[in-house]
Amino acid sequence: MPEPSEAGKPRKGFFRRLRERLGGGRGLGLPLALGGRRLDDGLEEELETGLLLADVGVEASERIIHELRRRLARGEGDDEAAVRAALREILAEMLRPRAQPLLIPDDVRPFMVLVVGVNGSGKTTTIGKLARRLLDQGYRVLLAAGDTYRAAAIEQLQAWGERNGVEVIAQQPGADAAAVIYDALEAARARGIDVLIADTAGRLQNKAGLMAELEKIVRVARRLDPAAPHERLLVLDAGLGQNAVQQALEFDRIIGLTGLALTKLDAGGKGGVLLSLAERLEVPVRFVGIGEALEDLDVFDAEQFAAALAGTGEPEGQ
Ligand SMILES: Nc1nc2c(ncn2[C@@H]2O[C@H](COP(=O)(O)OP(=O)(O)O)[C@@H](O)[C@H]2O)c(=O)[nH]1
Ligand SMILES: [Mg+2]
Repeated sequence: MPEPSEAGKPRKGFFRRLRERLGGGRGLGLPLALGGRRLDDGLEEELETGLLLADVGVEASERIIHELRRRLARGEGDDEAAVRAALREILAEMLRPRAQPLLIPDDVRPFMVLVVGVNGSGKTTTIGKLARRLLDQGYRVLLAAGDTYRAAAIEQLQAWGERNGVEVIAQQPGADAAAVIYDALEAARARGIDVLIADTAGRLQNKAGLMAELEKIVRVARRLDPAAPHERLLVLDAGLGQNAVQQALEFDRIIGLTGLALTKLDAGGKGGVLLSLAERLEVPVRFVGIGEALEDLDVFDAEQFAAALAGTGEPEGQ
C-alpha cells in the first residue's frame, strides 16, 4: 500500500503549465497592472479592479488590498518586487488552510468517492484522471456510472475505464442512479476494491430532482457503510466565476461537501474564485484541472497557486 502522503505531492512541471494556462495565460493580469510602480492610491485601485476581474470577489479583494497596505506600511519595501512578494504571501495565507490533499485511510475499504457537480463541469473527466492517479499509486479502483440520464454519459465513463483498465459498474440509461451506485459499492466490497469512484448527473434545470437523487444515493450507500460516501467531491468549472461560489454553497447544503476540484483553469477560468471559495466555505480544495489531458489534473498546492496568481517565480521546495 502506498504512503498516504504520496497523494499530496504535485507532479513535476505542473507549476509551469499552471502559470502558462491560468486564465488562458493571463493569470490575474497583475504583471500589466504593476509595471514597475510603487504602491500608491492609483495602483491600489487598479489592483482591486484586477482582483475583481479575476473573480476574486468583493470581500476577498478588499481583504487582500487592506493586508497589502498594512504590510507595506510596516516597512517591507514598496517597490514592485516587494508588492508582488507581499501579495503572494497574502494569497498563500488565505489558501493554505484549504490545501488538504485527498488521503485514503488504510482502514477504510472500500473508500467511496461521490463526485457531484452540474453538467459539463468536468466530473467524468476528473474521475478518469483521478482513477489514473490512484492506479499509479497502487490502489485497486472501481467506477460507478451514476449519471444515468444520457447513454453518452455512461459511454464516456466506460471509455475512461477502458483507457485505464478499470471496471465500470453501469446499467441502462434511465436506471435508478442510487441502485447503480449501491450495486457498485456491493461489488467493491466483494472484490476487495480500495477506492470506488461514483459519477452522478448534474441536471441544474431540475434542482429538486437532483437534490432528491443525491440524497437517495447517500442514504442507500449508508445502508452498506454508515460512513459512506467518505469523500463528497464537488467538481466546479472555474469559468463560472463568482457563480461557482453559489453552486458550492448549494451542493454543500444538500450533501455536506468534503472536497472541491476546480476545473478549466486553462479555459478562461482565472482562478481568483478560489479565494472567494476559501472565504465562504470551509471545504478543502483537493484538485485543480488545467486541461483535458490525463496529466492536467493535479493536487491543489497553495504556494504554487499563490505564486501563479501573483505572477512570481516558482515557490521554493517544489
Ligand atoms: N479545457 C479544459 N477542459 C476540461 C477540463 N476538465 C474537463 N474539461 C472538458 O469539459 C467538458 C465536460 O466535461 P465532462 O467531464 O464531460 O463534464 P461532466 O458533465 O461534469 O461529466 C469535456 O469536453 C471535457 O473534456 C479542464 O480542466 N480544462
Ligand atoms: Mg459526465
